[in-house]
Amino acid sequence: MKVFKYPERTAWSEILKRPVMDFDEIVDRVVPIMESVRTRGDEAVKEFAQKFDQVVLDEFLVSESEIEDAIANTDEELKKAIQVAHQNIKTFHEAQFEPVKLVETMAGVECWRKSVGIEKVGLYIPGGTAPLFSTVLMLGVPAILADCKEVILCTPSNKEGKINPAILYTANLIGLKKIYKVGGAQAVAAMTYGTSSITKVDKIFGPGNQYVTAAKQLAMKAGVAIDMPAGPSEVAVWADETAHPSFIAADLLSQAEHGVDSQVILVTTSEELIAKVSDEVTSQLEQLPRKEIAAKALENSHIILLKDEKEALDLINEYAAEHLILSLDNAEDVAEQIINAGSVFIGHYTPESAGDYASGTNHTLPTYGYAKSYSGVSLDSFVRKITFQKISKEGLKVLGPNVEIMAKHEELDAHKNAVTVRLQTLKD
Ligand code: HSO
Ligand code: ZN
Repeated sequence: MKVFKYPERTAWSEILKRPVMDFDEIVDRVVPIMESVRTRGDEAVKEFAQKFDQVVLDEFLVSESEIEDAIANTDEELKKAIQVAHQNIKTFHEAQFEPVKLVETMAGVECWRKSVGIEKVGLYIPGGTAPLFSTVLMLGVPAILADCKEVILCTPSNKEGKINPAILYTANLIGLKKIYKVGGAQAVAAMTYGTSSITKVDKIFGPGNQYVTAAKQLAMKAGVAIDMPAGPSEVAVWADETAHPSFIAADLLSQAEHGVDSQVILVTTSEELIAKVSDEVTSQLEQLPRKEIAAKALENSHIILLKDEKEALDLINEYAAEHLILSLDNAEDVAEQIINAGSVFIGHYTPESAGDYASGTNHTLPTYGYAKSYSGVSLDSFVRKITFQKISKEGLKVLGPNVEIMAKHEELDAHKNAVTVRLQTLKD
């Protein structure tokens, strides 16, 4: 990790730059995949599965017996842990329901807003070296709570046509019925355009490699919504002299092991902490099975020493981390002043891993500085909020003349008439 000691404010934006993402070349490779799936449907999906994943599939839909096998092959201890996580994630997301509030803005003018689940949603779960069954919970639980009519899940199988049992166990636990063995850009293409076996959806959720990310960008051009723009995962830890160096090192490495392009940042006002954390990072890294990945990620990562709390707060808000850990004595007070972050972890005993898996909050969060303008996935991501209004005759008598005047001044006479013709019938 590169150490910056007391950098000038003018240097911050350069230090805080994320690794560059250049998608153009990948988008060029994904365009023909999208096109083939659009025009040739399932046949094209099968060909790409064979070409990219070396798997020959007759059927994409996971069968009942495959689910049963997966249940039998999932560790009992893991099942219990997933059940605890499920309960917490459900409880937290359930609390996001808002009651419908009828507002009478004027006598006889009633307005309200209602959340309605997006009809068809597609969840993408990556396979490969890190099959993220936790993401099945993070996307599936709010989708089901939001009452989306159709929730489908696509995830790649291995060469033998098998899906990681924990993914299937989790999907089945939360009540997902349609699980398809399709991965990569072709999965996103199938959910975008629909094929004879895979439903076309209205919104696509989930992480993935660069091909999946590029395909999601193309899906948007085809009129399908996506959860949020994707970038490499990241954590910022802000720590003071009360922090435990071993905790901080573990937190930094937990994010670094996600991918070579992950970024981790330590911000501190304590110079002594830097050497202690660096030593801990070195020794803990050695023990990690994914140490090569984590070590590469650490090359894009920084330790930043600042002169006081005010500077640290400004820099943290400027960075807008996906995950922000406050390992500070006064973490709760500081948390109140955070204005840009995906999710905040308060105090020495709140590791990011808790939120990644099981505390209840969602782990699908805005990366790459998008925390300045986007929220993480929540119940809201799976609904549209439709507004309604109902005006009585008496209400229109009072409100109508105001609308007529405004419409006249915008020179939109038809708008004005829509009120006038009604008011004329109410004259007595
Ligand atoms: N930290 C990841 C989520 C995750 N971690 C899944 C472990 N499994 C991105 O927020
Ligand atoms: Zn994680």
